[in-house]
Amino acid sequence: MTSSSNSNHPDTQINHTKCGTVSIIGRPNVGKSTLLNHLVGYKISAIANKPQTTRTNIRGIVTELSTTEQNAYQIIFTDTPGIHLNSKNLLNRTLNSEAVAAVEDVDVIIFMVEALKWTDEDEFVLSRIKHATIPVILLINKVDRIKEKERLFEYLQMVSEKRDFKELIPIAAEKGVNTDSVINSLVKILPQSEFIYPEDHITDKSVRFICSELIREQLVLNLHEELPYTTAVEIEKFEETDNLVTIEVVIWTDRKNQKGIIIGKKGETLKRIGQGARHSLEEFLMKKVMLKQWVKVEENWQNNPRHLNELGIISNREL
Ligand SMILES: Nc1nc2c(ncn2[C@@H]2O[C@H](COP(=O)(O)OP(=O)(O)OP(=O)(O)O)[C@@H](O)[C@H]2O)c(=O)[nH]1
Ligand SMILES: [Mg+2]
Repeated sequence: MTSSSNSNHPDTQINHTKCGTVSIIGRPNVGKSTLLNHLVGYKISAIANKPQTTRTNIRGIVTELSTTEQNAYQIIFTDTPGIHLNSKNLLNRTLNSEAVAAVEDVDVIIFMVEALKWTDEDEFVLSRIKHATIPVILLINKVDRIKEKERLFEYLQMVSEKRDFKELIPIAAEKGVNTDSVINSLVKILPQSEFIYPEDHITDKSVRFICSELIREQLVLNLHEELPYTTAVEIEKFEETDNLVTIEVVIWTDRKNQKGIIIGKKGETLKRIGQGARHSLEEFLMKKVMLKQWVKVEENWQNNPRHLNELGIISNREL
């Protein structure tokens, strides 16, 4: 809540407003971005059933104003790239350092795993937060997939011995099962503080950036094998009128033969990507969207710091 709206009810609210930061970390594909989108209520982060979908930290802001039942709160979540054991190129290494940097200076860490699974990468994530002194909540996602529910109890027992977690919460992020418990637990822990963001903000990223992520999501969904990892999206033109948004994008790939695959026979693959992207963009922007796409080749862009910077994946200070 902003201080101006606090002034409506000075006695009841100023001292009770809570606000804090929470980073969501975990290995790739466990459902971090799905949770963020669900909590924020908008699709701002790309989701796909493939590892390393998220490439940069994205804040999602959940604000509740005070009611008779609850005091006002603002939770600033950071969705992070999956922490992984692959350090093949600069892009891979940057994803890990982004995620690890996100656990510095936050109030709470959410560590997400997939129900009934504990992999070497989960162990690696755990090792990254070994010295953290702030509360760590373990979210066990995708419980909807468990057929024999008693296996969840054994699993909870096993993971509870891994470290001193503040709480263990089984959830199904996709359908929003038990995500209310996550919010309730966080609100209890968060410090009393004024809101950091205006109450109607949902992310720290620009509309342009979210749009490029929604287009990239379609690349990840429509391309197979290694191809999604060798592509990137750059918005070259973004023009908005009262009822239309015109977006022109370049899809970067790192080899000539891949350009043909992205375009597909008679342009069919690119058309499918464009249709999916337009649907998500129109839902997010709540306006009609005209989308024009070009595919261009830049060899080895994943190792080019300048290119990673232009795509918003690494910041100037890291160059
Ligand atoms: N069955 C089931 N699937 C889920 C659930 N939550 C997420 N998924 C699926 O898991 C896959 C990965 O989800 P993401 O949210 O992209 O995972 P992520 O952890 O952000 O992945 P990275 O960005 O690669 O680190 C997607 O296909 C989601 O639809 C869930 O509660 N149940
Ligand atoms: Mg993600």
